[in-house]
Amino acid sequence: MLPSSIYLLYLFLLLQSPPTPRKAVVVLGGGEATGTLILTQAAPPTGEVHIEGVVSNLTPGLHGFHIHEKGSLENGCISAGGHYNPYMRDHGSPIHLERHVGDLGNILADQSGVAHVNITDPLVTLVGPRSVIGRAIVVHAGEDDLGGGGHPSSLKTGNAGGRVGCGVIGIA
Ligand SMILES: *[C@@H]1O[C@H](CO)[C@@H](O)[C@H](O)[C@H]1NC(C)=O
Ligand SMILES: [Cu+2]
Ligand SMILES: [Zn+2]
Repeated sequence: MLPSSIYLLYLFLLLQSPPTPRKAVVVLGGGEATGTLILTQAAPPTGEVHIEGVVSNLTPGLHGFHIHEKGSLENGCISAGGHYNPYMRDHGSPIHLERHVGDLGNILADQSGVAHVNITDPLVTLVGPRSVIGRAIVVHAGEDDLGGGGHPSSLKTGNAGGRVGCGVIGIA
């Protein structure tokens, strides 16, 4: 076979093979909130990411839930930096286009302080140059206003208050 036909055969096989699902795990340990979250991307690189798990030790009610830029948590959750924002947008709701990639909205803790997380997001990815692996998930003390609160920090952070939990997104 000519080298070019070998190349074409290789390309053909590459395009035929189904995408390998990608999985990541987060153990929240950098604050008082605890829990484990599993991130799954069934059809990378563009398929949506499913985030599932349980977060405990929260106050009842809504808590901002984001992917922050850095996974180096040497000084606790504050070291995670700002919201992961590779497209330089304003902070917003996960259902809008004007949002940070890291804007995953709120999770709801029940009366015993437990939140069941079940989020499917179209922007987050676990592969390629904008993979969130190595970054951090942060849970906030208060509710994320999704950019609409009219507070000076609404369009930056959703005014969600302090950071009560965080963990690095790692390859599972
Ligand atoms: C998560 O949400 C999806 C879609 O809303 C639903 O079909 C699924 O049953 C939920 N999973 C759990 C464990 O609640
Ligand atoms: Cu945050
Ligand atoms: Zn944000």
